[in-house]
Amino acid sequence: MTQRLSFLGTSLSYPEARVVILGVPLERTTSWRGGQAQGPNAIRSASDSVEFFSHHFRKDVRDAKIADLGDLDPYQSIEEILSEEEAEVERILRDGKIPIVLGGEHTVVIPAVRAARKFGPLQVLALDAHSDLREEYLGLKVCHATALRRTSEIVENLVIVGARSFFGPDLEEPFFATLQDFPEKLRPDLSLWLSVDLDALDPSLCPGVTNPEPGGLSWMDFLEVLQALRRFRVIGMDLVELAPVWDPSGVSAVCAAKILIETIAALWT
Ligand SMILES: [Mn+2]
Repeated sequence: MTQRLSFLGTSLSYPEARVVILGVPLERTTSWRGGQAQGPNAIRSASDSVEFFSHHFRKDVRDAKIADLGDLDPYQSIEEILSEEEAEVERILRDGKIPIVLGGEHTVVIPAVRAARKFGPLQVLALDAHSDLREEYLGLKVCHATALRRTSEIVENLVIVGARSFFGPDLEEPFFATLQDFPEKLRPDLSLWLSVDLDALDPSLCPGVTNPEPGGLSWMDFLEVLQALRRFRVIGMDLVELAPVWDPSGVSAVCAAKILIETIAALWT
């Protein structure tokens, strides 16, 4: 009997699942240091060390019926990977399930929200240390540094929390919110896609990212974001930019696994 590496060791099949994990180990437009291609499997591995039960939200995430589809083939062109991801996220949503995309670089948010937008007006809450709002970067329109600019062009409302790294003009953009005021900037009438760039967290908590930035969210801050999101209709999420090679302690991957557990517990269990 062999056991495939999966999130929380799940062996549920797709038809049985309500929450569906899809790995997209995309690492093509990295500007400083890479390592995000190892993200999805590092999260699956680290999930072995955490409990199914969220004591914060008093839920057992096995009740959410999680399936893990594995990873998309990273040995294709970036266009093929992104269009395959879009088709998969669309299929998961059409089947009435919750997609969770594991990056990979933040670029993977773009096809995910493009798929989700096909089902109606949409808003995105992004947790990110960086604004990711460049019009283009190093000649590329679709990359990690433009991910939230492209997202803003697809959805009806974008709100960014945790940003503390700006290139200048982006500071004037209307998308930024604080931990205190972000719920008022979200619209109760719109479905919501949650995009979590791990560098939103403080690097003392989660150093294994490609572009760490001091002064980030604490773990309790993150749980408070989830608590506030329980009032909204959250239809899916991505969790991106884990680069386990930069964290020999492994705590960043555990942190990522725990983010999934708490999010599933708070929103989908
Ligand atoms: Mn980002």
